[in-house]
Amino acid sequence: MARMACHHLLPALSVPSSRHYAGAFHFQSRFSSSSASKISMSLKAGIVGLPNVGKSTLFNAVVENGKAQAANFPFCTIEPNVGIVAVPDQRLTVLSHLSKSQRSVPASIEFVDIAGLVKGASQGEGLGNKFLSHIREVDSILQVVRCFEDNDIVHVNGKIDPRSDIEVINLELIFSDLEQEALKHLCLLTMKPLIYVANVAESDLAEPRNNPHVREVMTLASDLQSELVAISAQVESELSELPPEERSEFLGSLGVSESGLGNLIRATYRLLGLRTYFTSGEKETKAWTIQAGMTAPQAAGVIHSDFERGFIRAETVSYDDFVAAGSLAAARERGVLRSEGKDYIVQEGDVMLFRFNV
Ligand SMILES: Nc1nc2c(ncn2[C@@H]2O[C@H](COP(=O)(O)OP(=O)(O)O)[C@@H](O)[C@H]2O)c(=O)[nH]1
Ligand SMILES: [Mg+2]
Repeated sequence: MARMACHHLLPALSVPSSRHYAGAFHFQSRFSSSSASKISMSLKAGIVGLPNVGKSTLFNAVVENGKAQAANFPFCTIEPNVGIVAVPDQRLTVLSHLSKSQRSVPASIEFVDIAGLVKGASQGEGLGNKFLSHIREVDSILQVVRCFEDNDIVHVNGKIDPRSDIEVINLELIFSDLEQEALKHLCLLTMKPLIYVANVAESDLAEPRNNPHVREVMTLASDLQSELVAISAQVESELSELPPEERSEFLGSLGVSESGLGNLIRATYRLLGLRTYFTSGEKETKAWTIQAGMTAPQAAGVIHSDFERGFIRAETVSYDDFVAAGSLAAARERGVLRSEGKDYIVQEGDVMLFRFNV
């Protein structure tokens, strides 16, 4: 079940419980729809934050890196501010290799760089409510908070102050919702799962906690029961310009083992309660995104609604057991390939083969 996030924005704001139900309804209707192929293709995260905090730098880098990771998959920038990125997952490569698959298809996530959220936007400042049309459509919000000092880059309020920045953004979201509530819409922004993205200098990447601004965001995020991810938009941007073989050395020199994209996506999956399962054969190995708690037929429905309607059973093996056995056939011989029925709750990393009849 989704963790609803009414209280994510301001700790002191008391929220009537009916808003929880409205939010739950919205979330459910989006993710349990039977045309669930939408799930793997339209998971959307919107990047918001004050001007000059690094939103576009992060967006561009993440989309570039995503492209580089999946050369043979149509990841792209759809519009200047919308891009689809492969979900990095080492397991996909391993399974694909074991199954001698012709291709491997990662799960994907769509990022939207949402500009225009400034102090007073809900009252018509800047681009006014222009940001709303984009932000209403996203499943989660990534709020970039500036934690890097750089006198050459103007801060809209003249100084680095994460607490005040976060309050400005969250208040604008709340004001927009108050207006929206009058219109009786169900998808309130304040119910969207929100992750704080602390944009830090590259020297802070290995130990973000050493930066007092990050500690402040951390405290705030935990008060608001949100997640925090520290990232350096600058480093992501530099990474996207390096040839792939030089990237890990560069990351190593900064004291980290992978780019920030993985952390961001994992936090999003955690916050949205999402899981990954795989299908793997000679034709292709593919990662599928489902909601935690989905049954085998519901998970099958993510591939095709016929799979859900005509579901008979699912040959299922855990990722670890598959890898230990080396193939589906070997897993069957070892007795670790289970035949699961319609009540089976799909587990993280399951490798599944659906039997169906329509
Ligand atoms: N020093 C430093 N500069 C950054 C960082 N991230 C972004 N910038 C710079 O800040 C400016 C504004 O960044 P941009 O991504 O356009 O901000 P946006 O308005 O939030 O989209 C640009 O000149 C970036 O190069 C960072 O992590 N460190
Ligand atoms: Mg921008």
